[in-house]
Amino acid sequence: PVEAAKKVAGEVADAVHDAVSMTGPVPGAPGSEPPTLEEPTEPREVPPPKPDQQQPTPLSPTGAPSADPPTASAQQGAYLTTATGVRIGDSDHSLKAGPRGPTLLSDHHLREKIMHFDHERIPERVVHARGAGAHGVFRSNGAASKVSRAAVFADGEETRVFVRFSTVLGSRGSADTVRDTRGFATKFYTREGNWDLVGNNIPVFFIQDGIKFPDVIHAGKPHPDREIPQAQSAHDTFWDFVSLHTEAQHHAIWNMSDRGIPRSYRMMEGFGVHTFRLVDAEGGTTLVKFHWKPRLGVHSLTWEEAQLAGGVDPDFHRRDLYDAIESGAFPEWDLGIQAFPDTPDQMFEGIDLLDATKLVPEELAPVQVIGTLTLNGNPTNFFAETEQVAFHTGHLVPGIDGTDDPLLAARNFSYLDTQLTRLAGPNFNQIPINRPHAPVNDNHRDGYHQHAVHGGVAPYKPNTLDAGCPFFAGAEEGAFVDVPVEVQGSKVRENPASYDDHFSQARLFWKSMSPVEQQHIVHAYTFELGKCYEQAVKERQLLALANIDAGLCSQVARGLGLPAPERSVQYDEPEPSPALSQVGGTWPTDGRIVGIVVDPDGDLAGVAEARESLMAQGLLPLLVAPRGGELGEGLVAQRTFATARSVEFDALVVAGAAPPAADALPARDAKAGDDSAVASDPRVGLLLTEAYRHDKAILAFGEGRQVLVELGIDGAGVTSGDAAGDVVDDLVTLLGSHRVWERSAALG
Ligand code: HDE
Repeated sequence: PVEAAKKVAGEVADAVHDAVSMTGPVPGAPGSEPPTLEEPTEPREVPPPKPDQQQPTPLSPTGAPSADPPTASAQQGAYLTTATGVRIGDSDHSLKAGPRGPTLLSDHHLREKIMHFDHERIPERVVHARGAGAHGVFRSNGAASKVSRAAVFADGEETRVFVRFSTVLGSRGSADTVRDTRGFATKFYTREGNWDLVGNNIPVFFIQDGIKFPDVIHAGKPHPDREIPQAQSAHDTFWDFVSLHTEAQHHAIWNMSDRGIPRSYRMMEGFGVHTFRLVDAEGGTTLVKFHWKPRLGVHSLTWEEAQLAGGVDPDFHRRDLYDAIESGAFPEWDLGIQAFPDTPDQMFEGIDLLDATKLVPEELAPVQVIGTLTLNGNPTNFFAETEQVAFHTGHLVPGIDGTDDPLLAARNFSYLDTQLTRLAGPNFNQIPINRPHAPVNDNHRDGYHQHAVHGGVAPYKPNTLDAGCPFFAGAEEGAFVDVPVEVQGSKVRENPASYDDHFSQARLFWKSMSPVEQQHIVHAYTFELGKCYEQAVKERQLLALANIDAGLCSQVARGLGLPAPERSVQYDEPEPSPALSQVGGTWPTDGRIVGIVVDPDGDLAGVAEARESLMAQGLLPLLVAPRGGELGEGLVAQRTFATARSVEFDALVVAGAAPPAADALPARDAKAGDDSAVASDPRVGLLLTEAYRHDKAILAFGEGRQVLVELGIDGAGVTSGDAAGDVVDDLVTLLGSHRVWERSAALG
């Protein structure tokens, strides 16, 4: 009977996984019901629950499936009800003694409605408070199945995922485009339980030992007295800490580089940061580092764009992710591993694999692709999914294990602990977005927000009263088996000697950057230290920069008006890692946004042609016109001169605008909303000159060329032609390298 019950349990596991994880469209994916514009007057059936709103088929204590159907957790029936299901006929007026009389305490609906509203907010995450999430699927190519027995890596296996991207320092309502590290956390709902890969877009971390985490975060968060500045590191406490605690210098230089201001979540790399241990079917082990490689390449904003976007569209990254998925331009990443032999010293080419302030250059250990992630569904409800998702580095599955990285150990404690406050109790894994797509039979009982109605009388082991259920699985039944790693040593509060090298990889990073990227780093340090008030902090950080690179240090020192100190720390000269530079490659341009500046009295047929051919190439053209509404030729303005700002566009096309009349008004006198003044409208001038300054491709055709002449916009990355067809291919080529890098090189 025990064997039979185990067999049933195995079949149930497969059935639950198939039913819960693989069927039905991904929530929000194209093909789902379009939203209705008006509230219907007739009651109608609510849509069936989405897969994530369904509970896995409940299991009885014996492991057999229960007959109960999965229940929707919300929105049953067509009528508004109280929380206890009583239908309501009026939700707009409280119960009063006469229309002008006092409100009555007996109005339960009023009290319940306000009580619930009063408690709608939960504490934001202590770090990574601001985020955006998406549903997707991970398809394994089987390459990792040689080194890991995890089902998620089996050849052709498809696993549903939820990903949450985030900034680190800002609060929930802060802006997206601040200079900061970005979180890249992925929950894989595998058939063997949930696996969370909780990574960042920067492959190294500020600290080597998790006990320092409160220190670095207290230093980076706003000053405790004034609660400023929000969501940024440009202040004294941050630079005070990193200049004293120099192991943070490597992460800090990544933050000061273009990696700190990504163009889009879709164009960020992701890194597991720590070294993990994969375990194969025979128990053999391999050390690995995980990398997410965006199919669209790694791209960034310019600093000025980031600042502008923070004002004109603080939701820039959130909107970009949502819109891309909504429009069907599904973002994709390859998941790759760098694999290292699991040697007793856990070193590779002199690099300590347990030191999270170090990366392993891809030139020494190539990234091998093991599968692809596609994000193809927006959340149905931000709070239920993006806010309530709870990641944890300890959520591992058989075949994927951790290492003794002391940073990882602290995380394994922290991620459980933090949910107790944030999600108010130990049952957060019962929240729909956190539920595994594998059967759960865990013997945990009761606690706040318990949603399960557990049967049986014996939630303990061993027992006879529930016939010994649930059973222990052996390795053959898919149990997680701890790797029997040998451990020895005395109890000490010490780091290994290899952790003392704080500068060689910061220098490696600096040396791997192109001249344009190095310029951006110089500007970023100069800006951030320029925002500090304490002279001693600036001077101490310059000492750290001197240990990274004399040129970097002297340029920043000049900007601060301070002397450049001498290098004080000696180390072996590192080789650069060309893979770290974002400049020089060419990338797919799918989903890139092109603004077409339209004159409603100009060549609309040409505009229609340009739009069609851009869409045919997978780009997203948006028409920018002096006013909203219909423009003619079936074209509709998607942005107006009042709502458009250059940061939104990756490139601009000036289409067939009528040339300014000989007696055109000077630009400053042009009136907003004057249809006839496209060429001389100051907002068009601003749009184009900003785009030019941000090294974006600018094209014109037909009479639109005259606008560029008027503005003196010319040179690298600026092309024009008689007709739309002449310029579209040029645009795609220019966008392939993300920006017109020669232009910024020429500007210096
Ligand atoms: Fe986190 N981190 N972290 N972290 N972290 C949290 O967990 C923590 C670290 C990362 O979208 C918290 O649920 C400690 C490294 C991401 O929900 C908290 C240490 C990396 C997210 C926590 C680290 C990360 C978090 C806050 C040092 C990259 C957002 C809310 C030992 C590899 C996940 C929560 C999401 C969130 C603790 C260091 C990534 C407090 C103690 C290194 C992407 O538990």
